[in-house]
Amino acid sequence: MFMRKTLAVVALAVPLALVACGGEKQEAPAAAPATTQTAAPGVAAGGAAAKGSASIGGKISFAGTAPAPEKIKVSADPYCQKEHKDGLERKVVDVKDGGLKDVFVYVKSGVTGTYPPPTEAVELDQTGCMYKPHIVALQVGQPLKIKNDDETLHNIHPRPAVNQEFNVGQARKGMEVTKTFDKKEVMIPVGCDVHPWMRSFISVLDHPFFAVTDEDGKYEIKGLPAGEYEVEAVHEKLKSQMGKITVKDGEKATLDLSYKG
Ligand SMILES: [Cu+2]
Repeated sequence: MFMRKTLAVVALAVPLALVACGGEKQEAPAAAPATTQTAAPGVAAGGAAAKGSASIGGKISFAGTAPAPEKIKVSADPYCQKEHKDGLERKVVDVKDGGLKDVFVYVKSGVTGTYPPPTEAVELDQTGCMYKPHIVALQVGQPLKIKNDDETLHNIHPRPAVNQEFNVGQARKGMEVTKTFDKKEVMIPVGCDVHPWMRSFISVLDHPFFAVTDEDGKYEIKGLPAGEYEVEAVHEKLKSQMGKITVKDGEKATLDLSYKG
């Protein structure tokens, strides 16, 4: 331990000494690789894959009759009751003009290269005794900022299959916590042990090619390199749908998928 410390001090002292002496033009070791490395085609310097110019988009539809919305009583918590005087209504299968909302659509296979996670956080808010958004998606290692916008106690309790489980309480409005996930996993269920109706799903991928359908069932996955891809649409209750598509550079390909009721 003592030896190691001594060595570290010596190592630090060398560059400092060089700076102190002025004139010497020696490159720091960390700066050297970036200038000499030749990137492979389609791969940016530093080993990260370059984003492409193709995109896949379309409509995820639901054929049939959607189940009636669930009625949820929130009277157990006076704060939630105040927010929702007539209780809550939850549409697990949320359909508008045949379009299915809150489907997680992602490229399941065909992606090559590595995509470092963005440094900006994805947010999961607890507001009005509900999670917002309902379907959360981010990359492995990307920060997830979880915050409480309610004047009541919530706890965030994801139950992953391969990632680390956690359970964090947030007693007051304004509380925040930031978490990351280190493995890819699709649709991790998240619940609040105080309010059993609260439900959210977090999906974690090792690339940025994913989207969540809007209220019309529309989605778009942008920035894909040209290639052949397998796309999966995942809904919290319905059986997943798969599609295959080939896209060229600069092209916007359409892939519609349909769920049966
Ligand atoms: Cu809660």
